[in-house]
Amino acid sequence: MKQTVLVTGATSGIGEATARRFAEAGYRIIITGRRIDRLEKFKKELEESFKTEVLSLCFDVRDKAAVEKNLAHLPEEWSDIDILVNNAGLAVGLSHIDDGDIDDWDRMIDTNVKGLLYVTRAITPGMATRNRGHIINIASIAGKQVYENGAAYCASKHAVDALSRGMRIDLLKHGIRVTNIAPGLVDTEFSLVRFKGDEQRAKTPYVGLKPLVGEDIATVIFFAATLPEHISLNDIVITPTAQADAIYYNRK
Ligand code: NDP
Ligand code: 8X3
Repeated sequence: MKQTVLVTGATSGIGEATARRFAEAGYRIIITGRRIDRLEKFKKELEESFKTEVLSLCFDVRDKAAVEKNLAHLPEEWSDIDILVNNAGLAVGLSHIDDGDIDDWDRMIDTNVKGLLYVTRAITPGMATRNRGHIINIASIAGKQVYENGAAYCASKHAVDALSRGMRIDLLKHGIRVTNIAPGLVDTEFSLVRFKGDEQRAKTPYVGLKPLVGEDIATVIFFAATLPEHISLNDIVITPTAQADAIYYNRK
């Protein structure tokens, strides 16, 4: 039986590249996101290009009832998830704490922390019963360090980092691997979302250096997921070569 991978936030960026990487290797894929048009188009592309089975599920990870409805009662042939990639997430806004928009903070915490928890709660009982599985959480370099104007986003990603460590302890007895991935600068729609559609501002993080792209992160995720089962890559920080950490960049 081919393995099944669930990738949240597969309508763009890291999630889309990850779903494509697994589909190319013959895995059965469940893709999720809120943009139905993109999901349907992507499902068709994966089915036609890679002749693999794809299930697309359109829901908002912040909606507890929708997560439960879509994931806790999957069709039987899709219910055994081998690999969960908790990728759906975002940054919104960039401002000092005394000037921050509370709605932006709610969106980040509800998506990056609570959404990830809802999805994990729906999928892990099956993994625990089968005593196998791999959870791959997309955290961030912002979950390792804090930078100016980014306190709320960094807090949400520090929470993901903590959740990865906690999951690894709680699921240890079930033989479930938990990999925390902490990327630096990746050129996706992330920046466009952070700057609320301002295309000019969205380009600024990538000026003067070669950023990572979604496919780079997908390569690392696929590597971690396909290691022999007794090997667990627990925590991976990935930056472009032109980035030392969350603060220092080498821009030409
Ligand atoms: P993109 O904006 O390109 O992709 C984000 C994905 O998340 C989209 O598929 C989007 O789908 C989905 N998503 C966002 N909010 C929700 C929601 N409420 N419910 C369901 N799906 C949602 O950004 P990236 O690919 O860069 O981001 C992926 C992850 O990587 C995020 O967790 C991000 O924090 C993290 N990350 C990104 C970095 C970067 O520099 N790009 C660096 C470090 C970490 P849709 O809009 O269709 O719902
Ligand atoms: C995204 C990377 O540096 O913008 O998580 O926080 S950063």
